[in-house]
Amino acid sequence: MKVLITGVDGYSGWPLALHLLQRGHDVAGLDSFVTRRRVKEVGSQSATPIHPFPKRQAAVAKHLGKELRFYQGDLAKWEFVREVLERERPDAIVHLAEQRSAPYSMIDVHHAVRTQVENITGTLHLLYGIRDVCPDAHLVKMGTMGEYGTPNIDIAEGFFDIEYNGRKDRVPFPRQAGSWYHWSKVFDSGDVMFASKIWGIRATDVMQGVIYGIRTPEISDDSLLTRFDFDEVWGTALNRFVVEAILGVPLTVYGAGGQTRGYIALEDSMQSLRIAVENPPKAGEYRVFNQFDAAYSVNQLAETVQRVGGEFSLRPTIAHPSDPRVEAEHHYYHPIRENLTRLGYQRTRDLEEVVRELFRDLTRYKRRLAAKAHVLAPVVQWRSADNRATVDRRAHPAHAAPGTPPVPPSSAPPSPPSTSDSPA
Ligand code: USQ
Repeated sequence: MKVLITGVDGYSGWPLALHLLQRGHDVAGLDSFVTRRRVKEVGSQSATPIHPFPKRQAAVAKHLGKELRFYQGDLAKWEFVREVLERERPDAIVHLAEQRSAPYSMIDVHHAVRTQVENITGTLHLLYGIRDVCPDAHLVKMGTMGEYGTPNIDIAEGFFDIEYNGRKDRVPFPRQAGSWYHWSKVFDSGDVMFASKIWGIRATDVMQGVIYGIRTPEISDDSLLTRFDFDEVWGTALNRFVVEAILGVPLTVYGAGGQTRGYIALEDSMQSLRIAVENPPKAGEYRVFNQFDAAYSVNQLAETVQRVGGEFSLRPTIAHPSDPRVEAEHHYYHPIRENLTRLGYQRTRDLEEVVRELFRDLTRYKRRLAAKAHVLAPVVQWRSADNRATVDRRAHPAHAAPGTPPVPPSSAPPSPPSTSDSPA
């Protein structure tokens, strides 16, 4: 199949390109490199050095013997979207090019607006582009399990049957998102569902759990590694805990640590997206996949990292800073997931095994991690409308005005940035 991946330079986009190429698909990607710039904006970098895109393409040619076509540009530009779709005329579009960080969206009004305007605009442009240029194409849209929040009932897979005042209907499961970012995904879901209804677009809305891990089988050489973010704004729970353990910083379990989410290993997330691509819905069908493997509380993740860290002669400790987010710290959590299993999805990665792999891989990049240890601790407070000054001060500590509070404590030894540093 001919597949276009938006956000191909990112954490998921890159390994997905490798996976689909290896499966024999014809793959093109686009990206604006905005994540590279925004990770720098908050003073961080990918744990793994990420080379300029032409070098990444050359690595694909060398190690996989495949061509990965690439378009640099922004989905905010309608002409760009149209032109790429006209040139590619893909059978499937996997849309991963959205601002993906909840803390980034909570920094201040500008970051909130940027997140929602960019995410919703990009999706609308793709929907109009599909309608005009390639109406048969299947849109696989990356959403999030976070759209549902943490209701005190089971979470249906997209739709559920309800009886109210004596009448019955099948309706979308209620959304109770927990950040401006997560709400942008809710609005996207509504737009994709509506476009499917009015124009007959075939669409899969992927309610993705938190992804963890760094490796997929196609990553056979360091030049094929994907980016790996660990700072407060761009990193996610389990990935961050492994980095904190390596640096000897207490694992940052926010609040009581009973916050429970669906998680999935990077490799299995790629498997899921590939299954979605290879099994398109009918024209006009809008379907939802709850894409995760198992639910864990943040405490369970931290305890796993602590246990596995011991195998690497580390003694990780767990801290409970007060939760910077507004979220339930103990709650019921039981989402249903059946659609992917029905199409043949099988879990291949075990949590502990991936954590072990993370320790092995990331220890090699300890100097790059240590150089950014000051951006680990949480400073973006959901209740505050303006976290900008704190985030900026931390990103550029040398420019801090006299009397500004010190950067959050870290027991990591100071270390110069690695000389093999890269733009990402
Ligand atoms: N958390 C901690 N300590 C940390 C980081 C996070 O306790 O150092 C907690 C958070 O408070 C939250 C949970 O871990 O309760 C998950 O947070 P996260 O930062 O790992 O993930 P989240 O903000 O939910 O967002 C991530 C991705 C996003 C994706 C989402 C899937 O950044 O793109 O949509 O996971 S889901 O969580 O299902 O919404």
